[in-house]
Amino acid sequence: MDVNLAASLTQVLRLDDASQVGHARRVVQKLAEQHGFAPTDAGRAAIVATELSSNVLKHAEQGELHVRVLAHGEQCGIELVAVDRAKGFDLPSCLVDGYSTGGTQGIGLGAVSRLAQVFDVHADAGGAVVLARLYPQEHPARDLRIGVSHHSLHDDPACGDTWHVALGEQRLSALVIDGLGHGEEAERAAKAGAHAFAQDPFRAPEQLLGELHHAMAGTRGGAVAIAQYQGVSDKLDFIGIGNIGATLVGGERPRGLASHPGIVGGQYRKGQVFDYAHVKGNLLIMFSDGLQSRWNLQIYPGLAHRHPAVIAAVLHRDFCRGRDDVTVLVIDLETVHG
Ligand SMILES: [Mn+2]
Repeated sequence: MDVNLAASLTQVLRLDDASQVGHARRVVQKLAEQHGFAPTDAGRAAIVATELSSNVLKHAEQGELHVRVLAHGEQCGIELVAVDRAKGFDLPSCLVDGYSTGGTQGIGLGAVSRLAQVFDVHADAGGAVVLARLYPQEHPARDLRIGVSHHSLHDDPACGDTWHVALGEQRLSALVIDGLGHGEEAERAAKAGAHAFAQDPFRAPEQLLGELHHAMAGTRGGAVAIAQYQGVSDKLDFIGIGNIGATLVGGERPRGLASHPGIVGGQYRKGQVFDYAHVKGNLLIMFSDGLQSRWNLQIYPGLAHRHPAVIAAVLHRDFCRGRDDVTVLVIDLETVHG
């Protein structure tokens, strides 16, 4: 059965004062309840939000909690990512129960790792990123090694970037769209394309691109990239128009995937499918131009082996331009093989 991951924006909660811990807890609890979490599951999410936020204040004095709904078809999860830029994150200490307490309510990251179905950490000289994903206890979704950092400029409710991932039997189809500019008109363009894509994400890439072009006509248009991976033949097809970056990481050296210039929904001369063989176990990273393209995962020891949601958060933290919407989609192609 195919699983569709629909776009959901990353909500950023700033943490630089103890009062914001309570705010983070309330936001997360409410979000969980709104997405069908039972009271005990929503309470669990709230505790994790409290702990991650308290830990940021204790260890870094300031940072952010990134909150996103994981919309996997009918099932929902909640993703929390604590992001800071402080040096000297001490994971072993943070995992000890009671470390973050200061004699109050804290129970430490050790408890977070037990309360969340997915827990992962990357820490280096640039700071720390701590991931927790929570699913309802009774119907836990299979966690997918797919991560996204998806932000609108200035946290505007409208976002000109969007994305979609469909996962089927031994195959995957991923889309990133950057509607021209930002704001509501850009969002309209991007959503028109994503809607057309979602009708049948496994059509041939040239055909999909044609259908997105048609669906986005009459809007501002935008940049589009589509990647399709076939697990059986271990081959990735890529087609792109405009400025969506895409890189395969995990081979001898990173491979950049080629796009042609133009505007989907406006004008482009040609779309061309490029195929890339022997990519099993690689990371596929697709990103809008709100992210600088000069990043290199190799400068982060061990990061390529962390959960893709951690990788997306680190790249966003360090390479976001801050003047456009930004999307970083990271897919471990191994997830296709179950
Ligand atoms: Mn852009």
